[in-house]
Amino acid sequence: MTYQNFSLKQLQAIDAAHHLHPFTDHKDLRGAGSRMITRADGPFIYDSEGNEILDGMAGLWCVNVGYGRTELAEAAYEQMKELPYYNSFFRCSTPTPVLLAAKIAALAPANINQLFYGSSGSEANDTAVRLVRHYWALEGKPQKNRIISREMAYHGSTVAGASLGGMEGMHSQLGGAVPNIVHVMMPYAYELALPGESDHDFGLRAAKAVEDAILEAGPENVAAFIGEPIMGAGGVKIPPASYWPEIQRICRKYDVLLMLDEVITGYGRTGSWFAAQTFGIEPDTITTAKALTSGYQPLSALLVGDRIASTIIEKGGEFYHGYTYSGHPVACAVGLRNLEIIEREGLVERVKNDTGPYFAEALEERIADHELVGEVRSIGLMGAIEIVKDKATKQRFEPAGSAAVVVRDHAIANGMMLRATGDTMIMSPPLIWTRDIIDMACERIRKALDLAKDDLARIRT
Ligand code: PXG
Repeated sequence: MTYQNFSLKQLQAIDAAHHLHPFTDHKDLRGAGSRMITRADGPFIYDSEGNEILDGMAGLWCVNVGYGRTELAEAAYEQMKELPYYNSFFRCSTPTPVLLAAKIAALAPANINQLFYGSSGSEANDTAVRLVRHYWALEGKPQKNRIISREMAYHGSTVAGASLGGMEGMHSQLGGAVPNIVHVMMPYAYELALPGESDHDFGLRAAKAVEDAILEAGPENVAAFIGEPIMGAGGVKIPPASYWPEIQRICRKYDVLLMLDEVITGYGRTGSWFAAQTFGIEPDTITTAKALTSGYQPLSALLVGDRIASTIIEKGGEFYHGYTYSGHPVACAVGLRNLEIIEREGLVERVKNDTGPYFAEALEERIADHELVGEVRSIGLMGAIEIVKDKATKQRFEPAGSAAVVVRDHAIANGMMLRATGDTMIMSPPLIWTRDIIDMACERIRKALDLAKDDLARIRT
């Protein structure tokens, strides 16, 4: 049986009858019916009605090598034929996770040489929480277990992931978060910088919020600080250049571990293999997933720095933690081939030296001056457009978040997949985007902004 035997209406009815979607108002979706994406190729996705849409989000921040990569399908096929599954428990290993671990260690910052596999970013963050707290316990400091995170952070949807994250809506549905996690201000200059405050000074002030939280708890009680190098789902919030070096300095001063969540930024997005390298910092853990396989298979890797790894290995005994699919041979085969593609095609260098700067320039020259746009910002191939009612005062449309949805809907109708988060449009395209595709994206976004402007003007009057 293939889906082609079903009409869109039939598929939507079955979807509504049986399928609870993630991050979805279920009743609302049942009214609207879901868009069926049925195939994809290169930078484009196609829906069941034959519409071609340029994917400005690389799926969900993950399809870095673009769609239609036959060699990834072949890597999975070959591995499935030879060994579809075996576990890494009980003194066993399979070859592909071993080789992939070595590959990642070679690409990662110098202090990182070990990793722990899972199937999702959320799982990797659960592992990270357990690992850093266990580390301090092994070091004879079990009380040093508070973790500092940030408001609006996104670290996943499991209980630990949602607790680490700073999304209020998610906390309100947790029925009890993982204890001893606190959230401080995010480094979001567009809304939080004071009048006249320079980016540099704002970055230092946002970092100081972390220092204040450490001092409030007492450094002897703080295990770690966790942050996305660039907040992704929270709205592509790019911190000022002063922020991360200052965070590193503060963490070192108080002997607090630095955990980076690079589930979005890992494997090339910012023009380096890891954003840690873009920002020149040396974290103790790096959470990675998504682009590790370009989304072709579910796979995550928590990269573990030498300091934690040596304690866990030397003093830890058995670490009571692991997933059935930790080091899945098929996912790892795809991961290996995916990293080979990124290397072979020079995608990281291309983002750094060519498409990243071109993307920034294109947003600045062709989008920033639009009446609805308060700010554009980007780093590598990750960008944001702030939607405002009034550029000068940064006043937003009411109700909050409504205007960005209007822009998004016009964008999709005009063949451009974008995400709206709050009043911010966000983009995270495949790293295969060329200058021509960036031009095409800007044209479509500009058109969506024009159409949204007309709609919003009507609503206003
Ligand atoms: N950390 C970060 C920084 C993420 O962006 C996760 C952890 C969790 O990964 P998994 O694989 O468990 O989903 C993510 C995931 C959005 C959106 O709306 C973003 C994510 C997931 C779902 C939706 O932008 N990021």
